Amino acid sequence: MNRRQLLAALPGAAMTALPLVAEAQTVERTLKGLASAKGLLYGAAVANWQSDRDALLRRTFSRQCAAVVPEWEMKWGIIEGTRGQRNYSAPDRIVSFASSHRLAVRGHPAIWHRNLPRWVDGALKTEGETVIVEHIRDLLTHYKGKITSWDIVNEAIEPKDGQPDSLRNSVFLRHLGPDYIARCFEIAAQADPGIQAFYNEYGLYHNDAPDTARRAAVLKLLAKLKSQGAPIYGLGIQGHLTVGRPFNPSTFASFLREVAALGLKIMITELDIDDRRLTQTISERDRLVAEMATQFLTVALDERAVEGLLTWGLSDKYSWLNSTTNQTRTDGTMNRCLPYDEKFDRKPFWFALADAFNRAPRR
Ligand code: 9MR
Repeated sequence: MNRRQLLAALPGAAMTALPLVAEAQTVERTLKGLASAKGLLYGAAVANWQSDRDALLRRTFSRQCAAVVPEWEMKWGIIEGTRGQRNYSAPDRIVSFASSHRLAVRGHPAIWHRNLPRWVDGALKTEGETVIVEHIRDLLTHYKGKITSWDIVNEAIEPKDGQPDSLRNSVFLRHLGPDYIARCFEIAAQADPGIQAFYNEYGLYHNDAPDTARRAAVLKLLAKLKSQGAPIYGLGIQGHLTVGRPFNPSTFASFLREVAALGLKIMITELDIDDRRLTQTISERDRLVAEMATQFLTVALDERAVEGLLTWGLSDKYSWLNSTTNQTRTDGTMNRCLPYDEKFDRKPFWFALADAFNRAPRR
């Protein structure tokens, strides 16, 4: 038995990355620490309205996270509500929050069919590609040297829309045609050749018909982008899972392998675990959320192409699944979808994350 195997067999197995057991007991276990011990990145999403009002949230970010992604502020409609009048003050505040807490920033999203300025549809129709060239170029230039990891295109696949190659029937597809996705990556690389450009997508994990169709379509899209020579770095897998929907480890593992075989890296970009279908006690719900986290993370982190993971928030208190306009549970309790509860106490999901980082192979 070597030292690592010996340490792994001890009750304090979580500390295998540290040199001595005695020393390990004095060091706080943090998600960013456990992740980085394996060469992985851990971070979370935040919005200004949350960090502005909550010191506990800020403290948890600075202790637990190595990265942050804006949940809202970097969307096109927020930046350029009026054409030509770009206002980066809201996303700039996320970047300064990041620098005061020593966090890397992920850019999200350059091109997405939601939260678009009203004028975009008409402008795309009359002017075509120039409209996305201006937006991507300005956005990436503004953050040059500050943001290197970007979701360049978000959620461009929707099999239900019935379009060729399962492309989403968005304003981009309608006005620019199917090659707009490859063009977005080219425009981004011209604006800032130093970035890691991701295609980001949801609905890729469950073993049911909608996710199976989306996995196939995303693989086809990625293979096409690679064959066209598009400068894409990786796939962002959002990870909005739901307890009760089927998950098959080998199906998901082979999907990750196929993505990696295309020469792409992978980031889990928006992990949360929706418990709206569960009617059990809170502690049983928390156990089931953690169980699904463990199943998902075991497969995800085992794939060496996966470079990191961000949760879509830290505390249930601020999750989009508990917002006033998106009440996902009908029994008056909060959706227990994130690693921390509303008081910032760690939940079983937190420990599932910690243990998964701990078990992950080193990059
Ligand atoms: O969590 C975000 C929510 O607060 C916003 O209202 C919404 C629309 O901008 O976007 C949510 O985040 C989405 C992300 O940007 C893309 N993937 C799905 C996320 C959840 O809807």
